[in-house]
Amino acid sequence: MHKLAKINTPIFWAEGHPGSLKREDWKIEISGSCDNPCILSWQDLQKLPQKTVQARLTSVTRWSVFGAWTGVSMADILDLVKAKDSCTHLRFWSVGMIYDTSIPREIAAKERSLLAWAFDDELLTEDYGGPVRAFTPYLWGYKSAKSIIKIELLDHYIPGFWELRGYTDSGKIEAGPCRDINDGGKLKSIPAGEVKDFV
Ligand SMILES: Nc1nc2c(c(=O)[nH]1)N[C@H]1C(S)=C(S)[C@@H](COP(=O)(O)O)O[C@H]1N2
Ligand SMILES: [Mo]
Repeated sequence: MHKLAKINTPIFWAEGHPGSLKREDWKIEISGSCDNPCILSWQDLQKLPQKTVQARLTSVTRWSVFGAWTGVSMADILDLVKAKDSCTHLRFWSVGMIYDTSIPREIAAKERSLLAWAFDDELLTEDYGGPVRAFTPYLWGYKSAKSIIKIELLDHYIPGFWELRGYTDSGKIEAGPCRDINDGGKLKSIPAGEVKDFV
C-alpha cells in the first residue's frame, strides 16, 4: 500500500477517478506563452534534474499531509520551454480535461513548486495523481492538479474547476483548524500561508 494510503490521506477526484494510467506512455504537453513549446514524456521528465522537497499538501477541506515530494521543479520547466515575459499564469489540466486550475507564474517559480511523481520515495499511484501531478505547498491543495497531461502558459488568469464552484482564485491558505494526516488526523491549527508547522 502506498505510504499516502497507509496514513489515510484523502483521495480527491472531483471529476471521477481516471482508472489505471500508464506511466511509461505518459506525456505532458506544455504550450502557450513560450518560445519552445514541447511534449515531455515520462522518460524525458526522468532525464531532467530531479528535486526532492520536504513540504505539505494542505486542503481547503482542512487536512494536511507532510512528506518528501520528488519531481522536477516548475522553475526548470519554465526555463526549458522558454516562457515569455508575457506569461503570468500556468494552467494545469488533469487527464480527461475536466479538471483544471491556474496558478501565478511567481508561485510556480518558487523552490518547492514541482511536477511531482513520488512521495516519500514511492512513485505516485493514480489515486494520488500519478504518474505526474502538479504540487505546490504555497496554496490550497486544489491548486495542485493531479495526473496532468497539459500545461498552458497564459498571459491572464482563468478560473478552474473549483474556482468556478466557489473556491478562491488566489488559493491562499487561510488560518484555522486543520487535521494533521501524519498524526492520525489529529485536529490542530494552521497559520495563514504555506504550512511549515502547526501552531
Ligand atoms: N484532477 C484532480 N486534481 C485534484 C483534485 C481533483 O479532484 N481532481 N482535487 C484537488 C484537491 S481539492 C486536493 S486537496 C488535492 C488532494 O490530493 P490527493 O487526492 O492526492 O490527496 O488534489 C487536488 N487536485
Ligand atoms: Mo482540497
